[in-house]
Amino acid sequence: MFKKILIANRGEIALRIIRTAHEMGIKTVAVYSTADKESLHVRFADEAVCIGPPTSRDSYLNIPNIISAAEITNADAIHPGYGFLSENAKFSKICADHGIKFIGATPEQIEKMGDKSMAKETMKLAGVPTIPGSEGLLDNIADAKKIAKKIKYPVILKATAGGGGRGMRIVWKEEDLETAWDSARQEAAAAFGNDGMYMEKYIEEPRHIEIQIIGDQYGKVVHLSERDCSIQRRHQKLVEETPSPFMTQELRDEMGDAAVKAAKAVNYEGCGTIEFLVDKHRNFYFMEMNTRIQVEHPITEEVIDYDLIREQIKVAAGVPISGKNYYPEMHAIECRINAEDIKNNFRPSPGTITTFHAPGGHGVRLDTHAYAGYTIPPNYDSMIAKLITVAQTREEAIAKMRRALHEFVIDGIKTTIPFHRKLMDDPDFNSGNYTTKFLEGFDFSSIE
Ligand code: MV4
Repeated sequence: MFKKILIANRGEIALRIIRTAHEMGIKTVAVYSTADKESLHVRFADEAVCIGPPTSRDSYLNIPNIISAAEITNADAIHPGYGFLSENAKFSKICADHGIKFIGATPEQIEKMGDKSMAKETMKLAGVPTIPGSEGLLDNIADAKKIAKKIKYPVILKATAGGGGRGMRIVWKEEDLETAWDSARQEAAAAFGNDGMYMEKYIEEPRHIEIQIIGDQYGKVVHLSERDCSIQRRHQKLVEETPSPFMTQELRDEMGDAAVKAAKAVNYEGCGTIEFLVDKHRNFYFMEMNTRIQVEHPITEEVIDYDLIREQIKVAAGVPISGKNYYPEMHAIECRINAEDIKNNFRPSPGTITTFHAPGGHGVRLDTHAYAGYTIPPNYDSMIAKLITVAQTREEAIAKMRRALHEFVIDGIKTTIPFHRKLMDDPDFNSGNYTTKFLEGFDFSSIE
């Protein structure tokens, strides 16, 4: 087992990783920017190294400084968390070259899954269902026209270097195709330096349901069932739950098998997620693979009583996994608490937290690095806490969430708490009747 892990991240996920490492008897090294000197991950790690100024590219994305920090502290592994360097093939490679175990995917896997068209073709070959569309990249506008005619409108153009919705255009009829083609390519070239595009049939009101998987170094891969992430706004998830209210045991088994097949197709080792789009007839299609631990991993941990970070560290150290899939025995919901002003188009609201009263009680988990007196820097992601409730049934988990949100007091900054309070009373949310379109029709203005 590792003796010392450096955590190349900040915020709640750095703290989350430190907690499990300490439970496992592993020493921890925090790295921090000058903006995060007072952060809890710095306080609770065994050692801490400053890696640069506030700007991410000079600190949490600064590969030479992070590798130097690992070398001077003698860390034998690096956990990248999510975001930052977690899906950076170059960083994964540099860690390996320095004899430091990267707790994440290999450079090859990151590269293959980071290219969305290549990832899709890999999955299609492996027998994982994919959305009808172009075979690989589109050659030119004439090619795009021909394929759209074949699969019929509406279609969607996607940037192969994209993901998270950037470089994407929905096209409803042929006369709009050329404009969409030109603007999507321009956007992709500017954002990613890669204007490669592919096309798919547009699925109109899908659900976003993902399957958690874990693989070991000996070729074994199992799944840990699903998370429904359909409640999102502008590709930012706000609420996740498991089990999905749309799931059946038959669909879970089929999607679980497909996810395991997908992971095996790339010899996957570690924690990963296969994202699927699910249409109203419960057809499901591969969308993307995330080669990292995800923000929403705690809901899976709660419903199957399984520490994903612990198991992720174990498989990285060469420990084999048990050969069985895991199924939810409880219901869990996560609300992302962001320092954002919901009345002002979710504008970031950094600043000093004056009052912080955390909810508690049975079935309530709060993953956060925030506290009274903490100043949220303006340089990073605005998520400051994840409130998770777990209960026997969905109704009870919602009731607990409503109660926990009622107790939760954060003063000094604006947060998404009022939005979540309103959502917990929404009839469609309560009946489980929602798709990725749900928040497009949500009335944010009437929130108090
Ligand atoms: C789609 C789609 C409909 N049809 N592909 C959005 C981000 C990127 N990962 C893929 N996305 C979508 N791809 C086809 N063929 C709808 C979306 C989509 C979406 C997917 C998941 C969660 C939220 C979403 C919001 C808007 C669009």
